[in-house]
Amino acid sequence: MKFYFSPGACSLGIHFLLEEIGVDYDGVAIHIKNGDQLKEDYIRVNPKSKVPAVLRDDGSLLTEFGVIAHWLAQTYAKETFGPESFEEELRILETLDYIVATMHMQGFSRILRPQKFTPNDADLDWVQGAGTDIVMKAAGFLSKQLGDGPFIMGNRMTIADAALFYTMFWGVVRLELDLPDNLIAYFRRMSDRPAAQRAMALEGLV
Ligand SMILES: N[C@@H](CCC(=O)N[C@@H](CS)C(=O)NCC(=O)O)C(=O)O
Repeated sequence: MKFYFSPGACSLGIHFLLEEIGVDYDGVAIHIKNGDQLKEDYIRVNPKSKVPAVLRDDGSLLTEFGVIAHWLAQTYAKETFGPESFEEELRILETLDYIVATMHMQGFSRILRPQKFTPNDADLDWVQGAGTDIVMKAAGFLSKQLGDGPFIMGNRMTIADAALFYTMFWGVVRLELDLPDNLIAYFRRMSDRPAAQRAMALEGLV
């Protein structure tokens, strides 16, 4: 399979998962800062102009973080990543979707790309503040859910951890937000994992 990512973008979570699972893949860097996602070559692969995307060996493309993560775990690592029941699957997807759709797309997007949310430069600080509020509210819920546990769903790593890993990379490393202690400790633990180290090294982040 071919895996399309941009260094330090949300695709880092999928990169981490691929390395954690240990499946073969060809990584292709699409540099968002250079606008590669809008160039003809990538639009031919993924007309949505977003990463992550995975071109599977049968020639079909998968997009959307949660869908790619779910497909990878179910196809290559069902034993490790579960879920063991339909209810558990729902709870994992509920957590993953909250992290991606709310904390990332509503919160971090406003902090990192405020200009996408207003045409007025005078509003940029306000937009970033609104984004920070969303991130911190989400972090409060996630901190409570994590508690003293090693992973966001408890004792076992799930695809929701792939999402929490990249968002905490932004929160802890890129933005140095005043996040709850257990989320910061979680990020440090996760980033010490060999798979995380490999993913970050492949993206030039360490
Ligand atoms: N809904 C998509 C969102 C992916 C997304 O927003 N990716 C960002 C990087 S974190 C991107 O490709 N941005 C490029 C752009 O907006 O031009 C998903 O879940 O995968």
